[in-house]
Amino acid sequence: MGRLIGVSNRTAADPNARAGGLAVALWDALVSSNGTWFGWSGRTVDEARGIEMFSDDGVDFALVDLTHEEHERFYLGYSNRALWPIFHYRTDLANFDDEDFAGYEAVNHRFARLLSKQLKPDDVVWVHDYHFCLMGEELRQHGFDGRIGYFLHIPFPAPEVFRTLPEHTRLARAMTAYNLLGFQTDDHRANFERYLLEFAGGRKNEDGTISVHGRTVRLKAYPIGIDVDDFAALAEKDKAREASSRIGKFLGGRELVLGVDRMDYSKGLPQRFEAVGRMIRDYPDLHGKVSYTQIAPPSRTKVDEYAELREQLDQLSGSINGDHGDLDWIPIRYLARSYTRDELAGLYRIARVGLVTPLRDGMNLVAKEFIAAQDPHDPGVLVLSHFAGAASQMPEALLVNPYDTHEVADAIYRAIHMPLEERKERWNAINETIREKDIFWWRQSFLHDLGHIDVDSDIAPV
Ligand code: ADQ
Repeated sequence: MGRLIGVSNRTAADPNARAGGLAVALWDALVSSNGTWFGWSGRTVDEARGIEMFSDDGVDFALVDLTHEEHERFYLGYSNRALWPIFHYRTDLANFDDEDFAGYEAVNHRFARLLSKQLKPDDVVWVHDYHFCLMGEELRQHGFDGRIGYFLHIPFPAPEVFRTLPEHTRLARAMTAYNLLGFQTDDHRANFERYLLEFAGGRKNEDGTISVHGRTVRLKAYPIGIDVDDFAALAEKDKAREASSRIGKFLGGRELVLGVDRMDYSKGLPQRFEAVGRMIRDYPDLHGKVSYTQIAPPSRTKVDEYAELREQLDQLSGSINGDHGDLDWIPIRYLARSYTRDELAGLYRIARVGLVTPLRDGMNLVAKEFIAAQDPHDPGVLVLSHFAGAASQMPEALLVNPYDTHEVADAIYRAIHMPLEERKERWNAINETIREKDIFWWRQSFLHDLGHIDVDSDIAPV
């Protein structure tokens, strides 16, 4: 296999971003193939410039600035006001704007032009996520015939929902320029397959590939994982213990129910707060005995819906605490800031219940980190939404419908009272799964499959 070229909107050029999932996954593969990580520099500028190249710790970075206009149209606009809500089934929150789509096309086009100048014929390109649906087709148009894979980190919705996007035909057609498309779950894969077969004139071949628009594409699920050993070790470090002990002082012997999420409407935070409110009403024996702590740093604050969510959470937690709190107890503690990975690991470890209840989520790595950080002799219990991709790998979690506040309240209650033996059994089963399908398995299986595709037979001229 030739060089690996990773393409993603944000890269790990910032040393602070190197502990995250994608950085961990791509790093050694890039180092060992002398590869390059291509993406946005994170800067917005007045006028577009070329690529900035540099090496750091054995990885080459090729970064491109966005102009203010591109950032508004491509990133805030089409990516986060149209694709993100639609792919998370929030047709009510989507904003369709022709100029946003034009900006999205223009950035995919400009980035592909810049990247194509760097490519050699035997390079293997791995494009990530919804910002770059059009990248594969653009690279083909710039004459690159090599292997291009794509991994979608967020859900691919049911065709009925995908088709609400005015540009669905164009997007799906462009996505068929990739040789291999990876999804988080088999449901997401099946959604895209159904779209291609029912709405794009595709045909399924005996070997499982799909012929469409004169090309052959492969669709497969590769559930993303974490570096389990690394995360388990973090939970034992001084920084983690310090965080455990700080929150331990606050808890004063109460059980910790913990949520950790980016502040995003897909994560189901208002519904989760409501469920905790219900639990307190339905189970008076828990009064003063549990503390629900939610960590949720604001994200994408320039998109209106995100700012509104913040207000809604402030209001909801205030009213639940006002109604049910007491002189020495508040039921909901909500911290709108981020913590380091070590600190999070320490918090996960002493939580009795991990609450991961997104309304939709591609995978959800918090669920996996929570499991990895537990003490095997006294593990906590994961309450997990059916609608997180992670649920397809974790039947042993307490699976809930995040919209059903009764069900979530009952599951938290059950988790708090679960006997040690049952907790261990459930934890062992999930831990085994996440160890087997960890971040390295994810990368290797995707790149193995991509590397074994006979590209010459795949692509009819675009
Ligand atoms: P995200 O929507 O960002 O990612 P998720 O997978 O849960 O969702 O989290 C990513 C990382 O952010 C985790 O490592 C977590 O520890 C960290 N994080 C979350 N809240 C934090 C906080 N309060 N402070 C500090 N760190 C925090 C997208 C998709 C997911 C998919 C991932 C990876 O939406 O479904 O799992 O990509 O493919």
